[in-house]
This record gives sequence, C-alpha cells and structure tokens, in this order.
Amino acid sequence: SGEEQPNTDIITLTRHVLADQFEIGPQATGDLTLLLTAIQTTSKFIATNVRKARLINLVGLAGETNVQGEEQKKLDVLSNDIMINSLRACGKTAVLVSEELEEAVFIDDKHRGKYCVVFDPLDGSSNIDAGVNIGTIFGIYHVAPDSKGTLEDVLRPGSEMVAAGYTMYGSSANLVLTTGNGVNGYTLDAALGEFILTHPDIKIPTRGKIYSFNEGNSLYFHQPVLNYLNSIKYPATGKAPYSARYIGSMVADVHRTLLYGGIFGYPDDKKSKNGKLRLLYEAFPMAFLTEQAGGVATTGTQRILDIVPKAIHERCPVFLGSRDDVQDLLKFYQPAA
Ligand code: AHM
Ligand code: MG
Repeated sequence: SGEEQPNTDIITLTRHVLADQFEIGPQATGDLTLLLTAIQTTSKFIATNVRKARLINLVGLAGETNVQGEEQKKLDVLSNDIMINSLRACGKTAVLVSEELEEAVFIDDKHRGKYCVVFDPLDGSSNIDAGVNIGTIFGIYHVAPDSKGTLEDVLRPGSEMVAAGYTMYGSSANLVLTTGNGVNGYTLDAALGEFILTHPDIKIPTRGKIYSFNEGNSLYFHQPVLNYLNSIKYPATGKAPYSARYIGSMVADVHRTLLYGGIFGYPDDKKSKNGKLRLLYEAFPMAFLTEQAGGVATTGTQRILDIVPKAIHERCPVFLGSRDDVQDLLKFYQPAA
C-alpha cells in the first residue's frame, strides 16, 4: 500500500472508437478505425517534428548552426507528405483534399477504400517560430455507394461528414474527435505512443465570457459584427464586459472555445468577401465538432454544415461557440422587426 499502481485499464483512442463500432453491430467493418489509426500515426509524426523544429529554432537563436547543416524541409510540406502517404497506404481512402495541394488526390485502384479525407496538415504554420500552438484539421466523408472516388464525393455539405477532428500541437498533443456521437479529447502519452482518453464527452458551456476575433480587421468589418462586438465590450446593464483572447491559430482558438465557451469568429468583411477560413477542411470539421459539443456554428446568415461547396478550396465566414453567445450575435444579423 502507499505505492501508486499504474492503471491497467486505459482507454486509448483506438479502443474507444472500436467500442463505438461494437455498438453499431456486426455490419461495422473496422475500416474507420483503421483510417483513424493512420491519422493518429501522422499526428504523432507531426508532433515530433514540430517539437524538433522548435528545438532547432532555439539552437539557431543561440548562434549555433543546424546540426545537419542542411536546409530543413518546410514543416507544412513535410506534414502534407506524411498525410498523403499514410492515408493512401492505409487502403481506406478514395479522395484526398489538402490545403497544401491545389488539386484533389485520387487514390489508385490497388489502394482505394471507401472514405474521403479533407485536411489542413498544419494550420497556423505562420506561428511555428514563436512556439505558438498549431494543429492538423481533418474531416471524413464516405464515398457515394457506387463511386470510384470523384470530386463530387467531397463537394458535399458538412452535415454529411462521418467524422471530423483536429490534433493540436502544444505542451502536449491533443486529438479531439467526433464520429457523430459527441466529442472526445485524447492526449498523446509520449511514453506509450498512444492517444489516451482524457476529455470524455466535451460539452461547450451554454454561455461563455470570451470573444475571439482579429479585431485588427475592424476597419473592414460589416455593421452586424461591429454592433455585436460593441454589445459585449460595452454591455448595457451593469454586466461585465467579455474578455478578449485571440491566438491566430484556429485549432488553439477553437480548442479553448470548446473547453471554456465563448465565441470565435472570422467574419467576411469589406476586404475578404468570404472571410479567410477554408470551408472544407477548416470550417466544416470545426462546425461539426462545435455542434456535437452542443454549440452553434454559423456564417451569420446560414448554418455552416448546410453549405454545399462548389470548389474544394473555397472560403466561408465562421462564427462558432457557446449557444447563447452565437445566438446573441445572430440577433444583429436579423433585419429589425
Ligand atoms: P493558414 O491556413 O494560412 O495557416 O491560415 C489559417 C489561420 C487560422 O489558423 C487562423 O484562425 C487564421 O488563419 C488567423 O488569421 P489572421 O492572422 O488573419 O487573424
Ligand atoms: Mg489553414
């Protein structure tokens, strides 16, 4: 007694997703589990390389030269390559869309499976050198029943995604996932090399105290957004104003919003007609996670998950977070009654 015994019944991501599949019954094939295993592997690879890059950066600052003395391949390119390679090799995918590649990738006959994966391999990469959190975002569709995998299979509304998630590379690597049955968060145990369930059934508080916008764009913002921001900064009736938190790394800003509540926004404005964030592999996965956690995700005029994409890299305005906070914003979009 007194000695702390290790837990011998740990819930890994793979075990947790498999348990969900057992619930579905014998028709579940385990294919999604295998696909998610490939995604986990790529996340571990990227996490390791992000950490290394930070070390190399620190060594650089101390005036030493890079040990290898050679040009480092850009991390976002490296992250894209590992994802394409392992998603093809796992044999479960048909179409891949990456922020890094102008064209979609169609998987050869030998490797083709029944899922499509849309992803941003390393979002927020402009933050790498400052040591700020960055992440991988992904969404998963089923190919249509008799399709060999075409562009049509990924130009579908976000509400048809079967799974979505992100991995945030911070002080630890956190993978947050939905398969349409709530949201769960897993933390990479570096010694085991496994993602362990640490945040079961994440629910966004119905109201938060934080707003997260790039207010440096206020000059360009449309009136509803300006009016909403004023309403939370200068509340009418003795209520406390909201706190501002903006990291500029979507994964980190959304992660905080899921856990603490509040509202994250990247609006369309007078300069950026459709905002900045990409519909397929940024807005859709984050909107899916938000709704599954009990929150709301909108463009201001439309539910994000209802949008039918016309092109794989199109952009869309994003507001997401606590139900009551997003509802407050939406009031400023509705024409005065
Ligand atoms: P990126 O895909 O070029 O990295 O840009 C996406 C990032 C998001 O992570 C973040 O929410 C947004 O850009 C921040 O943009 P801004 O610097 O305009 O505030
Ligand atoms: Mg991005």
